[in-house]
Amino acid sequence: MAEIVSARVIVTCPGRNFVTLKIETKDGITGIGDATLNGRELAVAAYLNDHVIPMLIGRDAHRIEDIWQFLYKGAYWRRGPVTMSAIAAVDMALWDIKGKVAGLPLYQLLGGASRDGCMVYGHANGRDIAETVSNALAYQEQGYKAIRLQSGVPGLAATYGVSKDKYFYEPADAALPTESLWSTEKYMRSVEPLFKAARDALGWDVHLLHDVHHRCTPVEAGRLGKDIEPYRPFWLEDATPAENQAGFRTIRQHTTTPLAVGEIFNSIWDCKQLIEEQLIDYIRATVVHAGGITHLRRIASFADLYQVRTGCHGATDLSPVCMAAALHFGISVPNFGVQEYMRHSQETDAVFPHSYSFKDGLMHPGDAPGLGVEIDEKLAATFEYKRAYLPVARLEDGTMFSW
Ligand code: KDG
Ligand code: MG
Repeated sequence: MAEIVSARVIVTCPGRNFVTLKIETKDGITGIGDATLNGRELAVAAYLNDHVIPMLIGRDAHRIEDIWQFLYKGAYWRRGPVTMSAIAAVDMALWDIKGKVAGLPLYQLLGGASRDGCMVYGHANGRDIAETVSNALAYQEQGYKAIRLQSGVPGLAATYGVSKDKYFYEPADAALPTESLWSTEKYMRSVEPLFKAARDALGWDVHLLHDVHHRCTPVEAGRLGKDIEPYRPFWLEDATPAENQAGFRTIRQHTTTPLAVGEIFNSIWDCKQLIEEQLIDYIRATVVHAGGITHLRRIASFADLYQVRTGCHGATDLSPVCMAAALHFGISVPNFGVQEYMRHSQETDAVFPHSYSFKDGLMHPGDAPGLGVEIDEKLAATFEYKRAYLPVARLEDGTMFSW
């Protein structure tokens, strides 16, 4: 028995907000888990503090599955981003403790390495196609085997997903949401030329990805997928909102461009139909927002039955704790596809010292026991929480549009 004697929530803002849960056992072993939900951070912190932590004290940290089931089935109010991020944080921290007790990196407890490393994709952004392609070339030179392309749309003042900074991309940029204008017609015309220019400059030995950020209808997404088919994209991401999973049938009828979805999913139920009907090729659910390693492994096993591979979300609003967990998961899971990798800022890396590393386009979780990531609490305390929201979008006539 590894009795849980304390659990604390640590909120810090080394350039952006992160919520971390730290659990300690009677023997003084600690484990940490990421609980960050971009723009709604304090809701998860309160859920943990007020409703989860009191139930953890006195339990056996080794009973990871039982604690997961207790928190999920026992709540009555199941699923949802706040609940599932809180459960995920507990789950990650418990796996961290188990690894430390065993003296093994977590991936060894998950069946060992299935590959040498996890292929990651970097983000090439630019105000226009030329700038995006030039940034993509820089990624290729650094050894990346997969690159996401996002470019400013001619005629639109700002485009979500296009960073102002070359290396860091931080979309939650204001204390209240900024509003930008969106035109699907203008956007649709801009994607094919971007892919053409990228293939001309980068060649064919690199994977190219693109994120639609839920901005198309299914039939528009079908057209977009068809437009870029000649350039053999690795995937088209979040082509349409996925609340209506059957909507993806329409996209499938029109294009063979592979589809990725799921960064905002919280449970296996959000992707059940998408996977069962083979309407997607990559599932992007993540450790922090989809119930932790325990639940993500269940999603991946189910996806494997249908040849759907993993492609976990890995934006900067997921902390290095989640990144470490994703890499232990990714290196061990049989149906790994790709892992998103947006580098964290130096301040964030200093608050979360970690053993994972990047080389030749692949990342490895490292061989430190457990997750291989810690939190420097003293340093974390020097960065106070700062409310920050993602922008919102309206159509050019003022109609509120998808995020
Ligand atoms: O919190 C939202 C971001 O994580 C998201 O906009 C990033 O779409 C994203 C991606 O694919 O990384
Ligand atoms: Mg995305």
